[in-house]
Amino acid sequence: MIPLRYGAERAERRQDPAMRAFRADRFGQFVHWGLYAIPAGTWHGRTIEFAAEFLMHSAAVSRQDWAALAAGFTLDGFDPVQWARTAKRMGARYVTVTTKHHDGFCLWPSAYSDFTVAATPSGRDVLGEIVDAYRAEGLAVHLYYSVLDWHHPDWRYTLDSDEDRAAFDRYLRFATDQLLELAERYPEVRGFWFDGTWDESVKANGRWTHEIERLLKERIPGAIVNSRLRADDRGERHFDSNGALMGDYESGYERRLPAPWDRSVSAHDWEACATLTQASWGFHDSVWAERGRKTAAQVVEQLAQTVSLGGNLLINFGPRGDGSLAPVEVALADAVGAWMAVNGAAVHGSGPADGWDYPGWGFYTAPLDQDPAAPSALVHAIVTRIPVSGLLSIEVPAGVEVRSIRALGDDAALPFSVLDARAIELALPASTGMPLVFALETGPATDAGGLREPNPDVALV
Ligand code: JFZ
Repeated sequence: MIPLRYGAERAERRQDPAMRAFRADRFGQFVHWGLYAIPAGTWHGRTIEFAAEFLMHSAAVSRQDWAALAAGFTLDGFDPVQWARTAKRMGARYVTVTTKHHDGFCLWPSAYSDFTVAATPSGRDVLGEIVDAYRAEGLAVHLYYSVLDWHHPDWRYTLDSDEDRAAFDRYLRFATDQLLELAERYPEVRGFWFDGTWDESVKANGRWTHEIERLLKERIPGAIVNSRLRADDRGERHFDSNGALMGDYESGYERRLPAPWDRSVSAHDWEACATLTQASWGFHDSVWAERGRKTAAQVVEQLAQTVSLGGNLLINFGPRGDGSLAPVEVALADAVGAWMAVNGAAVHGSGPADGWDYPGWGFYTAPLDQDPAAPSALVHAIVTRIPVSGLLSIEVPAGVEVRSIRALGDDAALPFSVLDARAIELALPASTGMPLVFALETGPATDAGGLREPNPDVALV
């Protein structure tokens, strides 16, 4: 063990009520909204095929020109209640919203910056309205905060001189002030989602990442903080130099998921985040962004894979410059929501199904904290790839038997055939274009399964 002062806080996962609630939620909405939604990927007629929230950087816009966008932040179509209701209909149980992205613009009237909503025509506390609207719908709120800041004069990427170190210390003081300000203004939030922490300057300040996590948790007991904040004494990120997770859950999966068979990830809490567009988090008004836009079936498939591996999925929405949601994203939310309304039990409050190996045709999930030795247990089979035969073969773990199968949303027991002690087969209904979910009622096997196959090369183990 390498001795560390700023390494992981604990070896085990958190089991307090806030963390258990976060884990059971499984599905959250990410919202990236800021000035970048106004140019939406195009600067002076040039469309840049890269994330819209990076436009200031990728089109080399000066601080001053970028700051002038604030005059156009008019909130003409901004309806946070509609945002919150859309997220709720989709089946999301929490939202993570950008308070300040890399461009430094603050969605709340921060006392520590002049580049905030206070300097826009409405002067409204946009963040406060968002927090209230989502809370009113019963969703938990997490605040995204970028440490990287292209606006602040004291931000540094590297610390090459005493001057750099002094400037960056001032910067960290500013970030601390802002974060404590957020905790004070919005004490009802459940957590903080840090970003923009990958530069050498931050990695050399593991002590600050450790301290800010402590301070936020002191102000908001139970606050949940992602691993992306953290660096240890040696600049190791997410996992410390001894391999232990820092922060409360791993937030390294971005626009990718662990392999479906990689059960090792469920040893700790994690959350993946994904764009709906090709690769832009902020609203990008272009053919490029639309080309890769995800369908509801793809989102549900990612969600199923995530839950089967013990993670949460944060799916991103990029409201437009006027604050309105793009109709295509509302339609997506409703299509996912229609599926969740029937099949949500396989997601909310669910996690990996112990003993049930990745089946290839989809994913298994099971209620969290279910006793696997209970006389009756539930397993959800989420079918994302219907075999061309129309027959689903289900490999049953040793010592377990499937007692009944029904489709979620339908009480009728479905007939299935028992192939042997370890395999059953189910005839599938025609595809609806969305994943099918079956609830398997299982229990300890009562029957050894007839004659044993004498050839060990054939026998199932
Ligand atoms: C960051 C931001 O730069 C981006 O604008 C967005 O907010 C996203 C959620 O986070 O982008 C990243 C961060 C981490 C990785 C890739 C892009 N990563 O770990 O692969």
